Amino acid sequence: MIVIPHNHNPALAELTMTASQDLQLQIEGDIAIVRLNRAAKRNALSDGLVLAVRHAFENLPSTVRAAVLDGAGEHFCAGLDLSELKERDAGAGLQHSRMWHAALEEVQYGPVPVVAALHGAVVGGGLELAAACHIRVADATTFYALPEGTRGIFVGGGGAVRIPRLIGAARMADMMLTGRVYQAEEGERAGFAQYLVPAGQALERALEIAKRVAQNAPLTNYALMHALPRIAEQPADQGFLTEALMSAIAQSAPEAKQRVRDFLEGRAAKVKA
Ligand code: 1HE
Repeated sequence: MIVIPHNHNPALAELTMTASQDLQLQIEGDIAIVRLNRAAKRNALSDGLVLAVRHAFENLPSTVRAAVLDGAGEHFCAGLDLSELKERDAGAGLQHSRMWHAALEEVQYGPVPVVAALHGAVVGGGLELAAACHIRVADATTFYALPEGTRGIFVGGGGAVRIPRLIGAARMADMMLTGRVYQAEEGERAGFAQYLVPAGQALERALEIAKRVAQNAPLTNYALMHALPRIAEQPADQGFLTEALMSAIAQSAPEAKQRVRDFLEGRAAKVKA
């Protein structure tokens, strides 16, 4: 295990140093495994841990082509560290939420696709973090909840934007209004995860998927991470134009030409049913 180095910003450095034991970065070939490592507190996201997540994704080695995000212990993540939830005025609350946004943007719009390996509790800010990843693999122990509603607060880590895009605003409102918990199978049907695997197999499957993703042309992965979600937000006529621009750029790369040649000359795999 390599523990991430502290940040160059002294204020952030202090927090990330405190949290550096709580986040581990392991590099296996071209895959980075980023692990929330605070099992005693169910990987609750302290401010320092949120900043450490940001730092880790901002500073991935350039050799990394895909990442896996998982959590140590019985649960992926219990959300915001409630012990830090103190009286904040509106301005401080705004800045706190924006700090989460900046960190989770680094996961979503960072350098490489991120596969979340989920198990146990994926709740509150833990679900917000999972929603910032590009692919979610859940094992049979996974459950999803947004206890913010029952704690008298609201989501603040981008969940109001990202979670409705996975499961729809009506389901999210129901979860927050009623405290409803989705178990793994129902959760996969609702759209929380794209893959459902037996208990204890999420990390292994996530790694397999990350290795597969890492083989894509970097420009294709870039287009899927950075262009696709924006195109999906654009009015259709603008989306069509952005798609055409991205498509033209991707197909012009020498690697794309080579891959197409490989198929036409029988060297590349066919699509298998
Ligand atoms: C925590 C936290 C936490 C556990 N902050 N310390 N999130 C929640 O409302 C979820 C709160 N947590 C739980 O419901 C449960 O802990 C779990 C279902 C996740 C796990 O249950 P269990 O029985 O395995 O563990 P536990 O005994 O409840 O917790 C073990 C320890 O972790 C215990 O501390 P200890 O010192 O007594 O051992 C807990 O206090 C601690 N712990 N979860 C702080 N969340 C950007 S805004 C996002 C807003 C939110 O995320 S709100 C939702 C917060």
